[in-house]
Amino acid sequence: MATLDAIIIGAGFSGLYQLYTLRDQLNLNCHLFEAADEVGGTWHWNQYPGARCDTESQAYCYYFNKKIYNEWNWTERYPSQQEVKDYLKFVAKKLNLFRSISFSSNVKEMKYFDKTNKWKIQLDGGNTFDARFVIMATGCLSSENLPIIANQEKFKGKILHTGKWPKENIKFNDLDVGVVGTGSTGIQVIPEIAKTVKSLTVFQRTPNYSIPARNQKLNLKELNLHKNNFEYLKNVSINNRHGHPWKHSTTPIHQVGSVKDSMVLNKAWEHGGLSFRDSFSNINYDECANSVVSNFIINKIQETVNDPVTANDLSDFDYPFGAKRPALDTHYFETFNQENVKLISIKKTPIDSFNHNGVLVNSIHYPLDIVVFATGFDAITGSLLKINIIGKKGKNLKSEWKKEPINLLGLQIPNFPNLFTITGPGSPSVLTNMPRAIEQHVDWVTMCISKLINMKKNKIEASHSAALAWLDEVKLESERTMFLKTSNSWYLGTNVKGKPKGFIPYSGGLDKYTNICNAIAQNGYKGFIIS
Ligand code: NA7
Repeated sequence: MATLDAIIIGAGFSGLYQLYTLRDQLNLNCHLFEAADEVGGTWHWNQYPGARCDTESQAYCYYFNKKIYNEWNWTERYPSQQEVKDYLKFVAKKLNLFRSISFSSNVKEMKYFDKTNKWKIQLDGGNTFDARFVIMATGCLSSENLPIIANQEKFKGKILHTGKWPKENIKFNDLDVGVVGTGSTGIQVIPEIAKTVKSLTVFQRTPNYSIPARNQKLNLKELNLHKNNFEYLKNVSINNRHGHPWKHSTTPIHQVGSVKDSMVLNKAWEHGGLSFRDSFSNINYDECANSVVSNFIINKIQETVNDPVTANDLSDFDYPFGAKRPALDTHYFETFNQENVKLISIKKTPIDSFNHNGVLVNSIHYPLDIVVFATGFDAITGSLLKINIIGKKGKNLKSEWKKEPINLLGLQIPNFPNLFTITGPGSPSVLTNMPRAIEQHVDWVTMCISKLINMKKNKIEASHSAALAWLDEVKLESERTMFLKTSNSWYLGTNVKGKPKGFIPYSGGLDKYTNICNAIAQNGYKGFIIS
């Protein structure tokens, strides 16, 4: 392969769209490398039972091409993992992208050469490729976090992580299964596994607030409602803080009076989904308002779960609603009323060790055939740091990000010219409906590269001072929210040993962030060095 104009890494939502814009809109010579043997990104690896997106199908898709939008018919309110993968395959085929993708091609190292202004990309196996631009579309939730527990090697059963689920069909029938982790993933996988196992033991370190998803089949009327209002919903989404196709309430809680408050909350609860979080304007910003909602959910859990000790463990929160990623569920709390399901709180006494047929907690042995770790990800920065990335003057990204992930707008990193990160740290990314954030980033990068080429310039790079100022802005925004009302969340990086602690994404909202990005571009890419 000759020297390329651009290399894209990752064939999920970001990479596929970025390949399309650079190859077919800018006519660049591009290639995409993907570690997996299929498209899908995080939706390829997370094929655990019950895996489903908690953004609604008709919004969890590309908006850049109305024809493609109209051609695809989602079958359920929320898309299953398989349906998202099928959708991405459909789009890749429509846009004729497969000819520019190499699968089973894991990028191991990338190095920038100042003299030639080129990046050299090296794959596992040694093949190398040169390109002027590199776009990291490696995903925010693609580097799984597997805890190290003593004597793991002695366990004779199966150990699985939800984020690297095997392709083979895992049978749980009549087995004793343990699940560690009760984040969004645990909350999805637990009710599914509970349907067939002999026994299910859930090891919970921290309980999670969860809202009913109320998933259902979509009918033609519902599909057409979105299709016929596409432009309107697109506009609402890009002006929504989280990139969803609904308007936020402008009414603060307490203003309407407590009877009316609970009527509004009950209605939102019955409707289900993430819009519950937006049913009042101040839930995510005001502690007093938030406590009304937190208590509302605690009551719902206690009403649902029969055993009072289990109900208490599932609702014994030491953080407010929304400080961690709220989950959506299908009968999660109800699952604990099944006779074959038990909850073990490991908050005070963590899992000590494995032995040949189970785990030990507080000197009690739990016999298990399979242990499922739903323990999350080294989020946002993890998949970037898995690659050995060397920028100008031999600077290594790992060392550069040792204290904090210095970046500008989550799009570029000082000392790493012509390298772009899609939904990188410091961008709204995981706080949004991802396809909206991805399309905004890809469009911005495409425009930036196009302008650079038109101006006959060679490179663009974030300035150090602008990047530091952006980190301050990210910090400032997080201080206005509930996100810092917990000391432990993957947003803060505390779930991964050795990771710098600090709020990683930009929490000012996708709408505000988009305006900032556009203003910077219109202002001659202020804060970036173009040469
Ligand atoms: P999360 O949200 O990071 O949840 C991981 C869960 O695993 C959470 O309950 C953790 O408890 C628990 N955990 C992590 N490490 C351990 C150890 N060592 N021992 C016991 N329990 C542990 O990941 P998910 O995959 O559920 O969700 C990630 C995102 O994917 C989600 O928000 C969606 O956007 C999709 P903790 O809270 O840290 O005490």
